Amino acid sequence: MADHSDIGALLGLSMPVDPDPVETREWLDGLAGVLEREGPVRAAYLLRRLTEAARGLGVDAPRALTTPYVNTIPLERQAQFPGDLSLEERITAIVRWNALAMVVRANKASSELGGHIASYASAADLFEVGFNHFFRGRDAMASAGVAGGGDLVFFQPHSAPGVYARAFLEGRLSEAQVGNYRREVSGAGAGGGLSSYPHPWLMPDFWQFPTGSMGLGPIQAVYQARFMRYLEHRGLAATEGRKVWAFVGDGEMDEPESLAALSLAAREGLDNLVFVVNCNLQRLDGPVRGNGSIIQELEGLFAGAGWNVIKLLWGSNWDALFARDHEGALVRRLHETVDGEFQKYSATDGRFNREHFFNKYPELQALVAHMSDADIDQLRRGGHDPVKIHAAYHAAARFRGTPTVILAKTMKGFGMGSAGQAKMTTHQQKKLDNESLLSFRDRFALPLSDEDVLALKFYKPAEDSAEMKYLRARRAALGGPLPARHTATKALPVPAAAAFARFAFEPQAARADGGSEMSSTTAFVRMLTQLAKDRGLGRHVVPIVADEARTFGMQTMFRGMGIYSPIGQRYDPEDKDELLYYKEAKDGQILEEGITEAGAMSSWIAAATSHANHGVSMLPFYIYYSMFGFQRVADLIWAAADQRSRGFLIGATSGRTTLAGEGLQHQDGSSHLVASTVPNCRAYDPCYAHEVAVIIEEGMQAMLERHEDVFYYLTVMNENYAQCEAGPLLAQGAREGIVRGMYLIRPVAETPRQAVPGEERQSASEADQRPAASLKKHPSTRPAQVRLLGSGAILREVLAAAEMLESDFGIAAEVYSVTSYSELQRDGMRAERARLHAMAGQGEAAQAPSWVSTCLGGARTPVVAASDYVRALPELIRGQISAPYATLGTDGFGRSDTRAGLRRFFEVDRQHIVFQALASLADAGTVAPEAVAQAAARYKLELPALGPWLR
Ligand SMILES: Cc1ncc(C[n+]2csc(CCOP(=O)(O)OP(=O)(O)O)c2C)c(N)n1
Repeated sequence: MADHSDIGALLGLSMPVDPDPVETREWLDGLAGVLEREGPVRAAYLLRRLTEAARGLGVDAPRALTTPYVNTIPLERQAQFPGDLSLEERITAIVRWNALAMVVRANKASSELGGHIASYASAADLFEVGFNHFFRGRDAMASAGVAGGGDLVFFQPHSAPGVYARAFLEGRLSEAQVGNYRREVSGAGAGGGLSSYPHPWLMPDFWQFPTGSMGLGPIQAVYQARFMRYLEHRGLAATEGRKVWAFVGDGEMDEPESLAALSLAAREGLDNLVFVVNCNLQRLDGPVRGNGSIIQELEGLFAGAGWNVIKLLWGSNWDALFARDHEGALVRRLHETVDGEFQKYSATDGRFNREHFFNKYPELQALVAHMSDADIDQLRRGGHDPVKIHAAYHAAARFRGTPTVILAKTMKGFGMGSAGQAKMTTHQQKKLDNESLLSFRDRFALPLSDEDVLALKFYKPAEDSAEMKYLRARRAALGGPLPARHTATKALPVPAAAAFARFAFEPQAARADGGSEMSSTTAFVRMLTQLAKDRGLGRHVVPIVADEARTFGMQTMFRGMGIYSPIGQRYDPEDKDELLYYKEAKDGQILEEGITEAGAMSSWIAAATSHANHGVSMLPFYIYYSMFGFQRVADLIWAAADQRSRGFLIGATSGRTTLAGEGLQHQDGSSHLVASTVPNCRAYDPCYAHEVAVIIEEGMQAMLERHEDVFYYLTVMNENYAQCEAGPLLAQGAREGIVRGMYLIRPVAETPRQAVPGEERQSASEADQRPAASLKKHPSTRPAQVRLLGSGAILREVLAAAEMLESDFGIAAEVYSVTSYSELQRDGMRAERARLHAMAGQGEAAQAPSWVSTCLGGARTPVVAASDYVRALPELIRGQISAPYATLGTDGFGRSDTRAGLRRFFEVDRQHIVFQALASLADAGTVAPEAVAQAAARYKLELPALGPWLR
């Protein structure tokens, strides 16, 4: 069996035992000599040559991605701490207390409320040094004429109580508010409650970035930093000098999204980005890497990705120990200690640490012989020493060329004593007994009486106290409070659909392209190209793709708009001779993200929140395979919704039967259903170019002119077909219907066609009780016997089915294009609420009926809906339809075949729609039951006992 005893050394996580310390010393002295005489560049060069030579000689030289387990910044290169240390420590202690009191009070009120103490206890010093010296508020660059020039800070979500506690001291949150932590509903009457984690939706003037879902903060931070560069390079905003700070948990670094964009950040030289990984060595259940070292592992990962790594491990009171550790025994001991042991040393006292850590080697025993157990207990980790933290931040803020990560070693539950510090269960701890509360007070020397402590009184020093003056002065010097969310108030005028999509409204015959067939994707790309050319709006358009531009026919945009690259184009592209070559440029407009939907989505969020983070509204369009959106990156979409993103998501190659050959993993039948669950997402499944144009026009007006915090999801298809004549429809008021979710696209033909035997006619009085004003303009006086609803790709099947019902069965059918079931459902909920409001006697209800009932009225005429999505989508409006209602959809797994083959398989083709219409009419007694079987035979329909959704 292989010997794994030194596996840590092999991985660079720990140091092997030194067999010849004297020889080692000679080599090290040689290196020190070079460093002293010739400087670090020469020393680094020699080391590189040595490593290369060693490899050439067959020595398995280590890849030097990790460094010793000590602070990266040596004492002699440490920046001077500019603040008043003891005042800052007093302020931190107060913030710590208020944060703790907030959580414990909430849990006294109800143990249901939850909350965390230990995470902030570990992060407090890291945050406070940032607040006092680094995080720049909105007015930081006002003197340079730059508005909204603050830093963007992503806070670890479970540390929110600490951020609230500071805002309380700053006077930004009231005592009532902090007293209502996690009581957003019941606290509403008492000045408002505070949300559990950072949620801009719930606290829109406060939080900027939702981080509650682990991993989404880090990836978004990278793309925010990148988008700041984009704005600068495209001349849209001055972002030079601003920083993105992302506080991340060491456990959180396990999330794939946390790591996903590290190489992009280094590749693009994002030195405006600083990650601070709070390495308290614990996550929720236990240690992050009990048997190894998370800090060494992360160092290797970040260094390998090209980041500047700063390890912030030991506090100032370790300096003297390292200085006297001539033989390297201390460093060796640190390397052989795994994180599970470090956790134990944090949870135990000085005496235990002496016995188990230092007494292991005589050199170490001697090293601390002069220290008492209490002194050993006081040895601080780097992430709890403001001086060392400041030095690390100072170095990070000035580093040029690549992003920086600070790996800060902290203790989970720092200061919670035997009740919580580094306990395995500390993450979940929400309560402290009286004794623990009193010892917390003593530990941090808080000026609170026993009574105040036991009553969990919030503490705020007098306004003219030294602490409060200092706190305010620091924030004033740094440009104001933070976090704070401000939105741009200037409307961005948008062009009318007639301007950016003229082709979609022209009569077919008059169109330059002769009215030829076109897919809705092509129509969309033409509109996007026009929008980008618009004089006012054009610069604000941000097209985003994840390596699918050619799939959607967008390569035509490469040359004209350029693909953003911070270093331009350093190569002659292979297709340079072609008109539409692959052009990269520093001021390129297109964000080509490569194969990362999570990255592209984060990029979209950065652009879609630009109005709140940079004071400039942008209009991002992220175009992707619809299956890889709500299915693949739904949690990022949820985070986008939380932070009030404004922009368009375009689910292309959409639908389960329309993408045809691509098969099961690519065919999307559910995104619209998921989209309907995102409250501020307006989702549309249009079929024709004029519908796409109207929705984009409406969306731009809503987001950029009316400042509504909504975003739009549109699906478009790559199936070519003739576009319909939009003019007459729009003249009859179709625009409103397109936006609200449905409109009459095909009235009943004026003259009846031949009927089949067995047909029974419905009486006009029975059929036509529609109150809709728009339908009164209906050119036909014949009542519909059946109503068909169609959307997106399947609308054309529905239109064909209406023709067949007429010609083959003499049934009068009218067709509605349903552009959005989710909007119809919401409108139905609105109308229902108005009714209940009035019924409860709580006011006059606005009597506006739902749009569905406006269109369909109370008629008993059967309705059949067919969709390229699961049946649950058209089912969303069942409650609003009083007539018999049948739905057809594409439930089940997709598969490869032709469009016609798939539509037949999923039973959403025209023949199945006719069949269902006849079945509904037979149920209603309008046609003879034989007609249904006749139709099945005529169209050769098989209806196996097992539906397609089970196959
Ligand atoms: C995506 C996701 N999964 C799980 C959780 C639940 N969760 C909350 S905190 C936490 C542990 C966090 O550990 P770490 O990142 O090390 O932060 P610490 O609190 O220790 O500073 C977990 C698993 C979550 N918030 N998000």
